Amino acid sequence: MGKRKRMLANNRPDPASYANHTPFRQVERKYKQKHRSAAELDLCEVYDPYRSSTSTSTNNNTEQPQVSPISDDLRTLRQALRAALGWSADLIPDAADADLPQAVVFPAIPGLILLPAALPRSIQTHLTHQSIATYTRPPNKSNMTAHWSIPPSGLWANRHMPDPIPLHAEPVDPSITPSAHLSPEPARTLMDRLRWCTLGFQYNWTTKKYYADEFYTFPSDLAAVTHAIVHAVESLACPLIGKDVGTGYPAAQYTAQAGVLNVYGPRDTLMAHVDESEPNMRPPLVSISLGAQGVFLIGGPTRETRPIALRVRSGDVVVMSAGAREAFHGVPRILDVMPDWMHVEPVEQGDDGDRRIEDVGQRASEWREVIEYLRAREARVNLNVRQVN
Ligand SMILES: O=C(O)CCC(=O)C(=O)O
Repeated sequence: MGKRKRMLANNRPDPASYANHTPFRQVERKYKQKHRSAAELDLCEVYDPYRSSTSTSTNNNTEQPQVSPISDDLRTLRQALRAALGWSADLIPDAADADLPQAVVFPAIPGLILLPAALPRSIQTHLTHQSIATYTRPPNKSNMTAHWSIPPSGLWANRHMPDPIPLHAEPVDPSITPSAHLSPEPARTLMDRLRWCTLGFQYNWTTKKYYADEFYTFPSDLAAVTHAIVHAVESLACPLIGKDVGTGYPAAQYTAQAGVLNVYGPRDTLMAHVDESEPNMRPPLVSISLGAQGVFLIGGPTRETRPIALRVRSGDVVVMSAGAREAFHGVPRILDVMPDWMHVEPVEQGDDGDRRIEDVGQRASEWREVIEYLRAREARVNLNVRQVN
């Protein structure tokens, strides 16, 4: 260890000094520790559906996560996704019984539902491509739009162009002070700085309100996928808890109206917050993970509730409804673990029968390029979808 590093280590706060932090903050710090690699972190308290022995038949501790038996709506989720995207069974094959997505519910946090591996690879690839290449195009706003004059075709379409993207001549958002340190940059450089983008109703991060008069068409494919998920979790039986643990929110009344596309690099985090800008908090919030794994924390209505930690992987979906919809949550850590299939070139057919990217269509090479973008940055993409009204 070099001198500077040693100094940093010596100045590191003593964990005992975290004692006056809220329980949420203490857990956040435990996973945040940027000086430790993911492999050095103690993840034994992170709920991982692939490591847990939790099952409805064997676990009778009602405080522990419970796996709900596969409901008919979960069983038919793949058909619903096919119908939603207009794709054939070739692209979204029926899952073998063993691979069917399950629903994990958390009695300590009513309304929180984790659907591990809910989305097949073909949909993960499609949504990853859409997120990076399409959803980020103007007029949707991103962390770049206040400063750079992003071309209408978007950054991704211009990634091979050598000409720098100019800064705005005049400020476009009076609430944002133009930075003197920014300069025109090629689209490729700006792609590295992509952190967020808003879909549908655009969001003002300063006032924490949606712009009532700024709505751009919500992506129909993402809306359709989200709708199929909301339908799948409307009703879920959980014998041990002895009640329906579904959201109870009628999918027929659900419309995806706003979304945040989050892009996390390995060192990026999202601090504890509650999504409460939506005047109608009854519809569930749907959160889709793509790319690198992450640690997701969720607690209660204040930071005084100690959160639980979930390991979220590409293709997992977290649904937040009822109490969970009003709970503090955040992402203190991205884990440098990408899905195996994102490493394989060309992407190979999975055991679960998911198709290769090559089979999915003519845009195969562009899709591979997007996967490569994600893989090279060990990035995680999160699509966070809400109904606003
Ligand atoms: O990245 C995630 O899993 C959560 C994102 C989130 O909480 C948000 O965008 O409000």
